[in-house]
This record gives sequence, structure tokens and C-alpha cells, in this order.
Amino acid sequence: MKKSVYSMCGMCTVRCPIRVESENNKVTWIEGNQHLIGGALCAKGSAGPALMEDSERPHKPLIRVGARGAGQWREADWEEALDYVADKMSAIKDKYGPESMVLSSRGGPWQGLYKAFIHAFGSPNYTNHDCTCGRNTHHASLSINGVGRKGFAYDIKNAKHLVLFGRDMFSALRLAENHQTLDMLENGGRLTYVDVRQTMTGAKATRFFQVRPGTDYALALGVIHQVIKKEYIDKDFLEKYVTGFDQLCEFIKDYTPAWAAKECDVKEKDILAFVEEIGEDRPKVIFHPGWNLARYKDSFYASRAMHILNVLMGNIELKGGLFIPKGAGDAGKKGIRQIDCPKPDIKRGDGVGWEFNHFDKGPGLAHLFFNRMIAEDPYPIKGWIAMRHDPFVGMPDPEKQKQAMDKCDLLVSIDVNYSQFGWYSDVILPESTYLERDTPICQQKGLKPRLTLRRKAIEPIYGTLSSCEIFTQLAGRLGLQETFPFTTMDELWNWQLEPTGYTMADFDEKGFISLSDDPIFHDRDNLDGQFKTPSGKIELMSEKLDNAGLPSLKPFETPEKPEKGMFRLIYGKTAVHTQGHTMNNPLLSELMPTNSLTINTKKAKKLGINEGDLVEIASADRSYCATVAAHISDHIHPEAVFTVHGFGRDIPRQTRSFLAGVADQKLMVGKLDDWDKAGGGVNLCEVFVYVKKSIRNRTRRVEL
Ligand SMILES: Nc1nc2c(c(=O)[nH]1)N[C@H]1C(S)=C(S)[C@@H](COP(=O)(O)OP(=O)(O)OC[C@H]3O[C@@H](n4cnc5c(=O)[nH]c(N)nc54)[C@H](O)[C@@H]3O)O[C@H]1N2
Ligand SMILES: Nc1nc2c(c(=O)[nH]1)N[C@H]1C(S)=C(S)[C@@H](COP(=O)(O)OP(=O)(O)OC[C@H]3O[C@@H](n4cnc5c(=O)[nH]c(N)nc54)[C@H](O)[C@@H]3O)O[C@H]1N2
Ligand code: SF4
Ligand SMILES: [Mo]
Repeated sequence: MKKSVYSMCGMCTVRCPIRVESENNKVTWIEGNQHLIGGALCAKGSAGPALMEDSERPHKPLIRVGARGAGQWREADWEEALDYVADKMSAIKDKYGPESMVLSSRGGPWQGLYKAFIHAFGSPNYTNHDCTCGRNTHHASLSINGVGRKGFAYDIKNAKHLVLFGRDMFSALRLAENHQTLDMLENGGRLTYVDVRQTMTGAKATRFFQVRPGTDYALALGVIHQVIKKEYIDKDFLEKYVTGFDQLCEFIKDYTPAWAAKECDVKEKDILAFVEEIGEDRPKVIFHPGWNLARYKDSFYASRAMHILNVLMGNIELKGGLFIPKGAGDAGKKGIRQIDCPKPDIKRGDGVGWEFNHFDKGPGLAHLFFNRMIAEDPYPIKGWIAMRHDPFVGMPDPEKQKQAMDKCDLLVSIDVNYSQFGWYSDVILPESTYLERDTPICQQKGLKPRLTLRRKAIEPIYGTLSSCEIFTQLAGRLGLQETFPFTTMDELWNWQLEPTGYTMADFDEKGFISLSDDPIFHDRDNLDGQFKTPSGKIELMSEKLDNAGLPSLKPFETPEKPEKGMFRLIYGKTAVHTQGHTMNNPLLSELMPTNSLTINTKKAKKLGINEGDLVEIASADRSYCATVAAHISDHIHPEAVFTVHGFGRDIPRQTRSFLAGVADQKLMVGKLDDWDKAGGGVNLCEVFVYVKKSIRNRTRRVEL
């Protein structure tokens, strides 16, 4: 039987809207939802069916039989596996208290479900991946605007100038944003790109700054100086909505473009020319505050500086600028119901909310658990469920993490693949892929808010369950039915939609329910109340930071230089893989089977390394070393070497990716403890590595 459903891609967290055709429970066609993004999908999105059919993903629940990490498993049916997990959780609760369980997930629109589960169990310890993703940019936005990273969206299509600092969007994709940027360029808009190396995005840019690693903040300060000097600012906006401008003017005096040029290894005249361009293009100039800009010691302040530039442009809540995403209420509609359970009133196990008060308490900071787990402070952590999260790949120094995880009686991985954490865990609960599962309805804010959901294109082809089914069934075993009062998805969907007046049939036509026909902008003359800061205004000087003993305007510190023989390790995404979880995909592993190491031409010459030579890359303590091919480039700063994140996997059942390439997170030894006290993010780019030509390069062939 032929079928067509609207759904959401699940090959990365961008969740592009899709339409999927199937026949006799086999996916035959997949494309972008024509009503929203045209038909196009990225390579990863097109490789979804290959994930689904993959013989090398777990097909049934697995219970460990050998030592942790030894790779000895037995298959179990769902009854046994869920009983096993529920019994262990109950035993942990009885002996150590419910707070001894941690649940980490990948965030996203369904995190409420996972959060509700762990809260209902009695633990406050829900956490997510974000300390190694957008935490610094999130906190930067909160400190200035009173709203988090997602509290602003960008009308790139109608902008005249988009400025990206290390937001390599044509590799680190977000399709709608990519389309908008191409439209902007076609309409004559300008794109300025800043990176330590040339990238897909830099190649499309109208202006490219190749900066010294770790100097974004300096460049932004130099630009702020010149923008204020030339009065390329929106005085009315500043007067009406912004506090702290005078302090900024005082602070910025010495940070001239000439100074910035020296710090950043760029030309002063280029900075001046750039400022003239934004002078012409304002207010439709968007400074993207970064996504994974969470990497250097001062990235929080760099992100703040980009927000400050937006504020100076006065680009908020206007066409071609930043806008506040609108929800159901703004469209005069009632919102949906969401599964929820209040957080138990117990101290978090990572110190957020009692030792550290200036961070968003929501997901806390995952990296802060590990030392505390080892020290059993403030209490023992005895169980960790990783739901669509692979801490051993997404967070640095997996060996140190293992020391903490070894304190646990229960490690559970809920994943569509074997994750590196899953391979070390006690139980793997395989989730159905996104093409085989339904999800709760979610609300997407934006200029035109909408309701959307993921619907299964086909029935699961192996013995897997959706996370919704897994958590509901676990909840049933743990006596938590009250939080999950439904047994079928239809029941849940109807309950969610009840207050809105819509029905499930309203999703049929386009795959989503639009809550507004026209884009909703707030009245720009009356933005009071939109900024959730203590004063209700945009605050360039933050009281919260002040109370935490942190500056709002931090003097720039020149980044460390690598020692002789060492390089700063820089990493990033590639357009054909997602994080660390598509490396074994049957199609994507063909497109890019391994990573390499990009080295500056002059540096390579000194080390006797030619294009394609094998090089050895070792962590600063030499505890991890890998051999990969070198890629030589004139377009990378000489202090840095670059590799694509996600490779270097060592799961024998994943034969396509087994031992392919280098694992950047394993080179980051000790980095769980190197984090930004103001932004909360882990300083993933404050990492130095040894690089030399490998002795494994063949010079001649001798076989006896
Ligand atoms: N194809 C694909 N797309 C994705 C993802 C994916 O895994 N694959 N992941 C998604 C997710 S979760 C995220 S968070 C986003 C991340 O989106 P981005 O933040 O855009 O992506 P990254 O690749 O992490 O960015 C790393 C870039 O920063 C540069 N860089 C390093 N040091 C400096 C510096 O000092 N200054 C400047 N200006 N640049 C520097 C690196 O060279 C690299 O180009 O991508 C999303 N999109
Ligand atoms: N060294 C280094 N560290 C990084 C980064 C880097 O570039 N370099 N990038 C950082 C960034 S931006 C991020 S966002 C994090 C990402 O870190 P994570 O959130 O851990 O990364 P993912 O690989 O997206 O997802 C984790 C797991 O989810 C599984 N998964 C995928 N789809 C599904 C599904 O539908 N259901 C279930 N249950 N599981 C699924 C994958 O198989 C994978 O094992 O890593 C961060 N850490
Ligand atoms: S960017 Fe690609 S992989 Fe990510 S959701 Fe969109 S189509 Fe899927
Ligand atoms: Mo991310």
C-alpha cells in the first residue's frame, strides 16, 4: 500500500520539515516539505532510509554480559530489558535516594517528556549536551537581553549584511538559514565571514577575515570602537531600550581597529572598510552571536560583543534584523498542553542553582557532574541514562568520564545507534528511527508560529520502540503513571490539542498547523516588557554578572601561543555528517569515510609533511595518539590544525567507521575541568596537540 506522510527529518537537530512516501512498509521517497523549504534536503537527510535499514544498528534491547566496554551483550525482549532498568532504578532510589539518577538528553522540543520522567522519579538531575554546544551564547544572550539563545531569530533573507564569526553555516547546516542566506546574497546582500581557516561559508562570503585563533572578541571590540566613533548607531533605540551605553563608550576607548588588527593578524584598513559597509547597510545588519561559539576562554564575551553590535545597529524587531519569536499567545491563539512535572526541590548534583547561581538552572551543566560523582559530592550519583546523547563523543576526555561512570550501578543508553557511551553502558534500549516513530506535538515559535510533529512513515522494521513508548512503559513500572496519563499516541495528541480547538486532521494538508497567516512583528515603538532583564531594558552592564563577581565588559587577553612543536586544535562540522553519529551510515560513510588533519602550508613544509602524508597527532599528555592523512592548505592560520569532529570511533560492530580517523574529543585530555565561569561552556578550543610526520609513511617496499 502506498502512503505519504509529513514529518520532520531526524538526521540532525535542525529537524527540517519533510514528506516521506512509502509502499508496503518500505520508504520509497523522501523530500523537504514543499510548503516550507522547497523539496531540497541535505545529503544527511537523504541518507535517513539508509540509517533505518542499517544492519549495524541495535535491533533489539541489549544487556551487557562482559565487563563494561568489552562488547559482550545478550539480546533481551522489551519486557525483560525494561524490568531490568526499572528494578535497578528502584534499588538505587531505595538505597541512595531518587537524586542519585541523572538523565542527559540532546535537548530539543521533546525534552519536556524526558525531564518530566526524571522529575517524576524524584530527581532534579536532568541535563543536556549544551555545555559543549550553545551554552555560552545562550548565557550571553540572557545576560544582555534577558532571553536565551533562542529568544531571537534572524530575518536573514531581508537583511543587507550578515556577519558570521565561525558560524560555518554551509558546513554546519541549517537548511532554512542556508536558503535565506543564498536569497540574501542573490538580492545583493553582503556576507562577512570570520574564521581561522577558509571554509564553505568563507568561500561564499563577500568579505573574509582569517583571524588568529581565539581573537574574535578583539575583532568585535575593534569594530564596536569604530562603529561608535563613526556614530553608526541607532541613538533613538539606545535611548529608549538600552542601559549601560556610557560605560561601553568608556570601556571601548583604547580598543581601536589598529589594536584589533594586530591582535587578530588582519589589516586595519580591512576593519575600517568593513565598518563603512555596515555603516551603509544598517540597520539591516545581522551579527550572528554564534551557535557553537562555545570554545575559547572568552567566547561568552565575544558572543556578548556580537549582541552589543546588534543593539548598536538598532536592528531588533524589524524586517532584515533580529526578531523575537512569536508563540501561540502572540497570534491570539491558545497553546497546546505539554507533558510536565515540576522539578523536585533537591540540590542539583552539578552545583548549578546553589554553588553557581548565575546560570540557567534548566539543564544545568553536564560536565560539572563528573568531579562531583568521583567525590560523591553533594551525594552519590549511581545511575545515568543517556537519551539521544553520547557524552563520550560530545564531551571531552572520555577516559575521565569513565572514572565517574564507574561509580554508577546503572548506565543506560537510549539510542538508534551503538553510541560510544552505549557500548560502555549496561543496557542499550534501541529507539526506532525518526522514520518509524510518532512524537508528541510541539510548538514552533517564529514570525509565523506553528504546531508540528513527527509522524511515522512506516512501522518499525526491527524490534525497536519510540522514546515516548520507552519512557511511558518505564514510568508504568515505576509507578509514575500520573505524569504520563495516556496509553496511545492518539490519546496524547488529542489531549495536547484540546485547548487549541484544532484537531489532528488540521495537520493533513501541509504537515503543520500555522497559527498565523502573516508574520507577526511587535510594535517597535513599544518593546517594553519584551526584555526579561531586571530593568526590563537591554542591559549592557549585567547585575547578575556583577553579583557573581564577573565583569560585564571584560578586558581582552591575548590568547596563548602553542609551544614549539605544538598546534592549537580546531574542529568543526562537515556538510555530510552529523556530530559523531553518522560516521557508520552506509551511504554517508561512503561519501566521507574518515577525517584528515589540515595544516598550514609553511608549517607543513617545516615538518616535512606533504599533501596526503600520514601524520601522528597526540594529546598534550600523549595519552592518546592517532594517525591520519594530512591536508595542506594556505588558508588556515599557522598556529592551528583542523579536523572534522566525530571520527575515531572504536565500536567493532560498526565496521564502516571502526578506527577510522582521529577523535578530537580524546585529544582534549583534562578539558572537562577547563570551562568558562561566566558562560558555562567547556573551552573546547583551548587545546594544544603534537603533530609530526608519521613513520608509517612508506618510502620503499620490503617484504620478506
Ligand atoms: N552538517 C552538519 N550540520 C550541523 C551539525 C552537524 O553535526 N553537521 N551540527 C549542528 C549543531 S548541533 C551545531 S551546534 C551547529 C554548529 O554550527 P557552527 O558553530 O557554525 O559550527 P562548527 O563547525 O562547530 O564551527 C566551527 C568553526 O569555527 C571555526 N573556528 C575555530 N576557531 C575560531 C576562532 O577563533 N574564530 C573564528 N571566527 N572561528 C573559529 C572553525 O574553523 C570552524 O569553521 O551546526 C549544526 N549543523
Ligand atoms: N570535540 C568536539 N566536541 C563536540 C563538538 C565538536 O565539534 N567537537 N560538537 C558539540 C556540539 S555542537 C554538540 S550539539 C554536541 C553533540 O553531542 P551529542 O548530543 O551527544 O551528539 P549527537 O551525535 O547529535 O547525538 C548523540 C547520540 O544520539 C543518537 N541519536 C541520533 N538520532 C537519534 C534518535 O532519533 N533517537 C535516539 N534515541 N538517539 C539518536 C546518536 O546515535 C548519538 O549516539 O557535541 C558537542 N561536542
Ligand atoms: S539539515 Fe539535513 S540532516 Fe539536518 S534536519 Fe535538515 S535535512 Fe535533516
Ligand atoms: Mo550543537
